Amino acid sequence: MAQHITEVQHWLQNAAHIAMLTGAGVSAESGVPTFRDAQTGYWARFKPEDLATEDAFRRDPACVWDWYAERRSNLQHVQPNPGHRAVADFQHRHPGRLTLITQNVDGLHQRAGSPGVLALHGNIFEDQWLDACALARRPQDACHVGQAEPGRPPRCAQCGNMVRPAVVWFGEMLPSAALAAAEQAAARCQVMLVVGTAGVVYPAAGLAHRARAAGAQVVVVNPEPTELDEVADAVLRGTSARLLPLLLD
Ligand code: BV8
Repeated sequence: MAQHITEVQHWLQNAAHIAMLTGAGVSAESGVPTFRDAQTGYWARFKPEDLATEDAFRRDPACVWDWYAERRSNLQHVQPNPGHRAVADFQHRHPGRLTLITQNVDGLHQRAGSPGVLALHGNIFEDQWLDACALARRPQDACHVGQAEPGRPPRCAQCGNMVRPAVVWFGEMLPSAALAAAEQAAARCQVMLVVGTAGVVYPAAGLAHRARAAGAQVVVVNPEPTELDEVADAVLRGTSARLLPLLLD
């Protein structure tokens, strides 16, 4: 693989524009469970459609709210890892050359100092209304929202509207501005790094296909096989915390 690493380093040094798509794997070495990890992954205990959907929240708000509360609590105790920091440091050394697109909602890229993160699936630490509230555009603008309690999503005291996490659930549209910027980055990059993602969830995973179709070299960084290996010009079998500092010098 050393030859592959040297080759990819060369591609990156010659790339005017780099796009990077990250998934849960880049936070694994910070101690954040991935979705598909058979032992500890979130999906090991639940299925995506059972929790990360609006229907699931309307059907059982307590269960879904508690799942996000647990994840938010776990994230209080973790730090960005060398992979997150390598990306942020590269972005600061080479302003505008690397566009970071993430599927993660954990905020660790932002905490590592990455600028302009395109967070396709939102941010787990932010809230939004489940339905529009006549009194305030966002829960944080409302002075009349009850406290979050285990098993009880906060509600507007006036209209009873429930608060939900400001993440993109399955079946929901992605934020149009972030997705458009991500698609533009994929179309204009010379190299796309696809790091720490199984490449299963769309339209995020489609960005690798888009980059490839536009003539970019696609590089997958992952210790395991992924759905995107087949569109990759190079597959680096390793972890992001070890490989990203080598690639983004
Ligand atoms: C939508 C937020 C329009 C919530 C998440 C085609 C086109 C469009 C849509 C679809 C389509 N086909 C199917 C769909 C529907 C669906 C979808 O993709 N379903 C999948 C399951 C087939 N997509 C949607 O619903 C999207 N919306 O398209 O709207 C629309 C509307 C209606 C009908 C049709 C279209 C919305 C998707 C967003 C869902 N929200 N997150 C929350 O977090 O709770 S998804 C969530 O799961 C994550 O954000 C992430 O995207 C995904 C998990 O994937 P990964 O990040 O890859 O993580 P995973 O655990 O799977 O893998 C970890 C990887 O890391 C592994 O490969 C592992 O080997 C690796 N790894 C482990 N350790 C390390 C490592 N790598 C490096 N270093 C390590 N140390």
